[in-house]
Amino acid sequence: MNKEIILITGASGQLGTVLTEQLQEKFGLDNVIATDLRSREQYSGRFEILDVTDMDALTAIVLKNNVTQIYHLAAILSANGEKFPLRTWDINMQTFFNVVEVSRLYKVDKVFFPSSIAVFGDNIQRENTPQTTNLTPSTVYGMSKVAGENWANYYFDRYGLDIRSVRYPGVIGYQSLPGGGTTDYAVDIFHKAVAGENYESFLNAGTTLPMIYMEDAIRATIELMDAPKEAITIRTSYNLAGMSFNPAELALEIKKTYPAFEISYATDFRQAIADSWPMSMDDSDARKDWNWKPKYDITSLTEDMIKNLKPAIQEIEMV
Ligand code: AKB
Repeated sequence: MNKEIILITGASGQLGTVLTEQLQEKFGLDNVIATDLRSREQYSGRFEILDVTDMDALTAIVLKNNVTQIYHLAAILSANGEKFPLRTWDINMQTFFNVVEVSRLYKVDKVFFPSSIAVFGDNIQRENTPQTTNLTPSTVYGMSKVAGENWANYYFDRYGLDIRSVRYPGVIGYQSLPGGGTTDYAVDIFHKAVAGENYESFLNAGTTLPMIYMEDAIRATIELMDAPKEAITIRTSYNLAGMSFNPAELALEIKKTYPAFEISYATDFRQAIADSWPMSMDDSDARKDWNWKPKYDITSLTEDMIKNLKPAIQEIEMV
């Protein structure tokens, strides 16, 4: 078997931070090249500053290191993307095209492209949203993900590029902070609760969305990439589910540990985005094709978030 050399774009982001560490463990510290526009604090392993819109810079890294797999995480998310729609489209699509083109031209073996629940919009069944349904997203981020899914399918059909994808729900983890998404409240709320503060939610009490714990999200990514090529029947992107809950339900879970914790509501433009998304997802294709099964529910997620965030906050308080 050839040695795998992994390149990660957007490695300093919420998912990238944790995925980089997991891939370093799996493939070895020297075989993983993390890249981003900004560097990470306390970084261990190989890191290069890379603007993925720069095709020459991306090509140079791929060729110099004989990269065999790319995890392309760099993107502008749903809420931030609405501030600069055309720029978001340009950046999300240009980085995508650079990654698939460099992979096609220089024979990268496998590519991972994250899609999102943001691909859904009008005229969908909101509960247990099926794999195949109307895709009319309400955000530019969602539009770029639908386009990416279709281009991924095209690159597989036309060029045989082994590109794989999941539609991530909102990802919740203690290790890193999300940047500019609509599901960010579900991470922010824990930081407030553990610091002994209340939380003002930008989504209303009953906004139920699909969510996934970081550990499950990373495991899904690695299991999908490890699956035999023949098992992958969906080359756009797989629906992926962890759990579903709304801000009021999450606050109730947090109150089990912090009874004085209170949530209040002041919605903004992100409410309309969330309202256009599914409440829960049918991920039966992922379960069937590569044995996907989430481990965490709202109770175990809450316990783990608090257990891990508490020492970090206490450390900050002592400094
Ligand atoms: C966002 O809220 O934009 C992301 C996502 C669901 O893709 N977390």
